Amino acid sequence: MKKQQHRFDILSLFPNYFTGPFTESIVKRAIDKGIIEIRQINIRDFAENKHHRVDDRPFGGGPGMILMPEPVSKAIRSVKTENSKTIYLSPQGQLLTAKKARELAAYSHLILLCGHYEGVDERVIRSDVDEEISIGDYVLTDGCLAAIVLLNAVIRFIPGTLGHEDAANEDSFENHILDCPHYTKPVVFEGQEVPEVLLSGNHKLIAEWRKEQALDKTKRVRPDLAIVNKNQT
Ligand code: 58G
Repeated sequence: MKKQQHRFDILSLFPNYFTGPFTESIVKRAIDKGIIEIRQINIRDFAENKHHRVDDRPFGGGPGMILMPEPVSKAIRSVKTENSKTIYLSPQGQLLTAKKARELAAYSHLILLCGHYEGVDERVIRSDVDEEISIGDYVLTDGCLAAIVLLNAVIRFIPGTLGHEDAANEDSFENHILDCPHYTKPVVFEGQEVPEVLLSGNHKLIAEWRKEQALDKTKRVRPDLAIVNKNQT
């Protein structure tokens, strides 16, 4: 049986950065199962100048260094096909959401460009990048961490990566609502008891309780999400 494979090409200056996050747990299992393939591309390998230089100072002045367009562009074009979607991780991008992660899971080939220093030359974004995505309103020292987060969020929506097929659908945010609290053994932990309803065996009551807990929590911590929920209470 041949499964449809999803390929991720990660372009960065630190291919080893990803060893931990991609060799453990669910990402590792997805690779082992042959559901996804992750390839590391070192942007420096595409620097054709003498010292394999990939950065230079910004025109117009200012602090820091900018990734030069040639090596970045060549790196992208070395892996791009008709089915590729090229994403640049940057604080200037559109915010990553569960909806966006699900949408990206439909692509068989994602190219993730990780910036370093003060970012990449804008012309690469114009010529070779399809979408600029941000994982949140903060700046990181390099885009590698953002790529790890995006890949992880995306693969949860690829069939077969999670043990239980519907798990991604039931989790937080898919329905603009936070997850309900969860409990496991023991029934009493340091004097705190598991809510009685969860031990009742009454599935209808349990479902109602979870919904109510999730809505309460959402209204308290994320009233911005709760607005969307007004009509489904
Ligand atoms: C300003 C600073 C612009 C993604 C750095 C561009 C990447 C945050 C995110 C950069 C990132 C995010 C260089 C380092 C992109 C480049 C990279 N920081 N919020 N940093 O998703």
